[in-house]
Amino acid sequence: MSSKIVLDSSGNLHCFENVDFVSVPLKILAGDREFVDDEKNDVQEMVRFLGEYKGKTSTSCPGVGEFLDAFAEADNVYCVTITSNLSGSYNAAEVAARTYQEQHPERKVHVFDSLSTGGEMALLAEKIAELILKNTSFESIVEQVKAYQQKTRLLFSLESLHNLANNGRVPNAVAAIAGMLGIRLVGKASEVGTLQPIGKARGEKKLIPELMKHLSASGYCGGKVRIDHCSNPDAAGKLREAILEQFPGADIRIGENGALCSFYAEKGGLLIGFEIA
Ligand code: X90
Repeated sequence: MSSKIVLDSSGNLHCFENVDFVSVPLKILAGDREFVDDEKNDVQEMVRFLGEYKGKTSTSCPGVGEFLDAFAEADNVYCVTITSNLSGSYNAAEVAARTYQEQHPERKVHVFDSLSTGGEMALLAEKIAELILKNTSFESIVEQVKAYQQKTRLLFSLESLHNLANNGRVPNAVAAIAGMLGIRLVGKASEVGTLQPIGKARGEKKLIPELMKHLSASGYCGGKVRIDHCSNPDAAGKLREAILEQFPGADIRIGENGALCSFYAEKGGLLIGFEIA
């Protein structure tokens, strides 16, 4: 029985140890230029280009065919997508899942709607991988991952919500808060997979205590943390130190946002996936 994990690229993962893994790219569009969110894309160069680009920019989710290609040949497929409330990725993956099973009735696919993105998707993928390596059955993996999803959360900090507002992913009133110079908007992925503002911090110094406050309020007690930043290793590192001070030995990983998350989280942005008790 072969097993495969398929994530769309908003999970910010390109490869995975010991388990068959595919990342299906979303795309960023700016006039004639298209940035494919895969490991060949230079995120820094994209951000520089978009910073100077005056035209309209947008994003697109993978199509059904791209998910089908990613599923190819695997007996058991576990697919995790960005929240269905902000993207068509989940729907495309669901249609691909039905088509795949019609073509190969003996194969199995489950698509998890992360109701989130970034590091929270990475945590779900890690859980799936751990269960695959223990030879857990398909049905049991699906049940256990659904239960685990109740115990994972996503916090974020954004310095600009310009691209989110321009693409209709947040109301303009929310974007205006972060439009103020030096203000970081802190928010979380809501239960229905939308952006929910929960606080703000003026300057980076105040950001770390603000994030710590919301981590605790969400129920963080020393579990895994997956931080992805947009050109902001400093804030990510300081957050890790603050968490370790309170929870020595916590399993914390820092990574960089890929193209899709960098486009929306923008410069300085942090996405923080974590486990609660
Ligand atoms: O289908 C598409 O074109 C992709 C649209 C994605 C829109 C939202 C991306 C958000 C990326 C921003 C902060 C975290 C928000 C979490 C909300 C659940 C990151």
